[in-house]
Amino acid sequence: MTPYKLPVIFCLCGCLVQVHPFGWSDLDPIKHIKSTGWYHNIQNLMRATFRDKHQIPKGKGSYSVGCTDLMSDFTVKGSLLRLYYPSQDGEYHSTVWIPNKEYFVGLSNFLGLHKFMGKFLAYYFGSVTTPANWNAPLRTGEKYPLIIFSHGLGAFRTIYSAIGIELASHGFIVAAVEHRDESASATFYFENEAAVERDNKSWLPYKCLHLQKTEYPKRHRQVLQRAEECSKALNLILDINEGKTVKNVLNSTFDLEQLKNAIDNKKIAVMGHSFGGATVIQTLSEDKRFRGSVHQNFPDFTFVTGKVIGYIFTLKGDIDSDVAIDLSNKASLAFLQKHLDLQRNFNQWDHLIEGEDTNLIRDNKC
Ligand code: 8U6
Repeated sequence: MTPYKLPVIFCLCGCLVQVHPFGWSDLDPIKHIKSTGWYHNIQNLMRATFRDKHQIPKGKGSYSVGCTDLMSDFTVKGSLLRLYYPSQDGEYHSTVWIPNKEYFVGLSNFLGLHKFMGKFLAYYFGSVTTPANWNAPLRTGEKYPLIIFSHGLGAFRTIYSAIGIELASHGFIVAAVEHRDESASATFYFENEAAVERDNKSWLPYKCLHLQKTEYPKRHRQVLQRAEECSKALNLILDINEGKTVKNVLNSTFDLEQLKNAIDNKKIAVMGHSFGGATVIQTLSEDKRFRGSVHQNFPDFTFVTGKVIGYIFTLKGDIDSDVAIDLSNKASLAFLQKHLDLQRNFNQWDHLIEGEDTNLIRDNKC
């Protein structure tokens, strides 16, 4: 049994409880027996699992958060993103968390569950919303830093909304990419214009990689594609920022022209989870627009080479090598003091862990 089956079975029981409410004590075969600690623990766990209404947390920052989906172009080589952004205040619909049943089918396939569980997941989670104002107008009067977010294996663009919303509430624009490398539980594109008109989506399912020997080269190819998709997403958003007209293939009431000049193009980061974390490393090594530092900013050759050699061999980034290593070292020391409980004065650089420095992106939690 995979570790996921257990919670899913719990959820299934939870669903039954909601359909046929009853007290757990009715089922208690040992009501008359003096209760033991473990029995109560299980009961409490069941109560917590079935009774509590769980919600995706609201952003804790000061900005209201908006959300929209963007697809450009319609082919599998185009970009599909969910955007979280600081929005204007007002009354708007909240955002449907997982917008198509195919994602649930894909999740159950990824989790190795029976097809039926896809239907069950759709029933149980299909009406869940996430606290972002769907298609709300962008908050104006400020340029925002941009974060491209890459999801994990078997995930997809919408299931990191707690992160996207939190960052947007602190004044970031977050573009959660949906990867088309067959590592998402599911994703979609359109075959042609006619399919777009008829909303006839082509679904690309998750591809299970069983064989140990072939897994590495396939995953490697995937991570390369993922990095390319992050760069493509960045191109798309920077095009919109520059005022180029971009057609959103998805019928949306969010006017993309609002994003013109809305992004601080000196403050761009890439962030990801799990396989998305590997994608971050790959993207950073390929696309020098992210962050100003380069992969080789950390070994010593960055200091002993001149500008020309440093540029040719990408041993140097846009940020000065001394500044980069200084920030990295001080942040490491502050981090070590914090987590090893050291009695030193490295906490003077705690602000760097939070990203507080003119050369860092503040509140970047990657
Ligand atoms: C259990 C990832 C569920 C569920 C995800 C478990 C996961 C789930 C939905 C799918 C993929 N959250 N990607 C019960 N393991 C619904 C009901 O949806 C996250 C979630 C979430 S990931 C990841 C990648 C690989 C694996 C586990 C997680 O990157 O976090 C293996 C064996 O590959």
